[in-house]
Amino acid sequence: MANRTVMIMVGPDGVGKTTLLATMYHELSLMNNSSGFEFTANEDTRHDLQEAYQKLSRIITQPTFTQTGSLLKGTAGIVERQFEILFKGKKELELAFCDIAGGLIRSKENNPDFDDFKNKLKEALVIINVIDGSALVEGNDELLNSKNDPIQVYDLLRSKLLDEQNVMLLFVITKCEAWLKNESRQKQLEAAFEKRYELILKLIGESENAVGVLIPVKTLGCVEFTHILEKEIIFVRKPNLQFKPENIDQPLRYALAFALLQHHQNRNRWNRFMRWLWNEDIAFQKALIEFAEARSHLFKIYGHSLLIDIDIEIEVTK
Ligand SMILES: Nc1nc2c(ncn2[C@@H]2O[C@H](COP(=O)(O)OP(=O)(O)O)[C@@H](O)[C@H]2O)c(=O)[nH]1
Ligand SMILES: [Mg+2]
Repeated sequence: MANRTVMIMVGPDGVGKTTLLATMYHELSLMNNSSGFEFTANEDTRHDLQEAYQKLSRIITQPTFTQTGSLLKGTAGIVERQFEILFKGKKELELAFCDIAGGLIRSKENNPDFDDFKNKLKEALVIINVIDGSALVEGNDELLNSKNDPIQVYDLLRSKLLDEQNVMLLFVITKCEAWLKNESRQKQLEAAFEKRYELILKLIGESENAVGVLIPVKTLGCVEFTHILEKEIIFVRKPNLQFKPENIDQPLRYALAFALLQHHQNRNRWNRFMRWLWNEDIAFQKALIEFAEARSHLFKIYGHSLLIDIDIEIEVTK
């Protein structure tokens, strides 16, 4: 279907995929007031994600923080969260946002869920690899592999990156509150990422159709890494800090700006002509540029960075 865009989150259990989606969804509802675009979730999606967000706010008010395991019960296989993007009240795009059970990325061929997952990956325009930042920086190889499994992620994405379709890869780092405190720690986080994701970054660098963005986020904002005890990573709740997600709108802005641009460029000629006739294109382009301008430029970009340059891309297609 031409007007359906698939986005998919990958990463083992517990990295924070569902938390990310729930906080992003919350941000998204705040974003609606400020652009011509409107994002709506279908009933089930809205219900589940609001429940997840409330649960998160509750967990976080307790004085001692314990990792809860999965935020939403029953993220087995793939859950497709449905959204629609409207522009000036008219539907532009259907968005299927896939949340996966972490175990899935390690399952074997011949598992029907795994086949479904691979098909979704093939179809996806935006892939969000959620990465546990504490294991990334502090973990030894074994812990890194058990929490983030970059090698498995590389194996899964390899054929996708060799494909000729445009694709955006967002590397969203969670649980990295401790490394967002100052510039030198941020550099440390970035260096750890580049070392451990070297293979995949190399592929992105070689591809004409892929762009990667490294986005560290605070989904909780009030919990901080302290140390590693045997194989567990210990976080503490900082009593002086509020539950305050930060940068959470950013992965979504990058993803949506990319999706809307691709969608705009793929309109067929007749559709374009009609839009031109009714002066709809100019308004859309302006809104898209404005929407994209709210992306932060502090993130490191890998690969074909022109793919995210909305101004230039729109100029070319005019
Ligand atoms: N410290 C910290 N904990 C987080 C962050 N994001 C998620 N978590 C915790 O990680 C656990 C697993 O999160 P969940 O979203 O269910 O992971 P999923 O299995 O990848 O969907 C939960 O206890 C979350 O509260 C973060 O940015 N910082
Ligand atoms: Mg989950």
